[in-house]
Amino acid sequence: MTLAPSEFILNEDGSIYHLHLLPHQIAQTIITVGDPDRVDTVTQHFDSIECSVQKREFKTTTGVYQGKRITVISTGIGTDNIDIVLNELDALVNIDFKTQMLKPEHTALQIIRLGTSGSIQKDIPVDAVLLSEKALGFDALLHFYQSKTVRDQHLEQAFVAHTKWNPEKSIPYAVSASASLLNHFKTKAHYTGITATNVGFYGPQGRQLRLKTEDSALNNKLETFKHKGERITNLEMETSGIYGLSTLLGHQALSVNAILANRATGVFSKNPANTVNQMIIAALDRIALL
Ligand code: R1P
Repeated sequence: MTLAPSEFILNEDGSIYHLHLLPHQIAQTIITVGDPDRVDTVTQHFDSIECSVQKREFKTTTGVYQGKRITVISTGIGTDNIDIVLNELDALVNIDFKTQMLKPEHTALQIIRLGTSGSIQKDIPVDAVLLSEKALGFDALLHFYQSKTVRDQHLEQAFVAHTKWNPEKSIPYAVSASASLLNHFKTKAHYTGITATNVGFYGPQGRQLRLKTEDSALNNKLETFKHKGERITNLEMETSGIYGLSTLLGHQALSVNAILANRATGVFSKNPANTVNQMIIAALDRIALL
């Protein structure tokens, strides 16, 4: 079945609507970052650059690092942008741009988020690097897709009961990292845990500047939640969407977090740029071996 031009939208040059990319411009190994400026921070380490394209907050550079072809793309902030980035990256490999039909053969991408995050556990210090084994999404993104089969509904129910979750907020959804990517990246130096993804930086992550939050005990409830030996470790704004959509679309995903803040102790990193750069260099060396 041919996809209608209103659903699968291409620009005049044949590129995909928001990312402005053509199928040959992306690698099968993708690094996502939030900040468009962080794309160059990653690709400065590359041996060669093949192409670089920017539209809105979506800056994409493809090149080679130690013989491995890699695409680095900025997503901006939030899972609403992740919906666009994941669906358009998938279209670039799994939809035929000439016939506008789904390709009979599926291509799987490896998607690695190199992001920043805040710890909610006292024992996970600033400047640590944390791999998200699971994500708990407080955004509603995955509820707009048929997603029940890929979610850990026991974890969701335990979390709702523990927090006495207000039903006016969307029900949190629990999704997982790619086990093989997690195993490939994990070292003794890494922290691991459940990452909570939220729809905002201030109230949704328990920050009160001038506005009171709906549940002032939320971060404490996150800190004390335990389920089958797992705990929530950190807060950020993209991982649940990346894990949920990657799983549904048949891609592998892993979220790597540079911990810049510790919300439980009130500490912020003294050298965040260095922490992010060290995370990037270590991750590139593992990605080269994929
Ligand atoms: C908020 O400041 C942003 O930083 C974190 C959050 O997920 C959110 O996108 O990640 P990035 O540094 O990767 O953007």
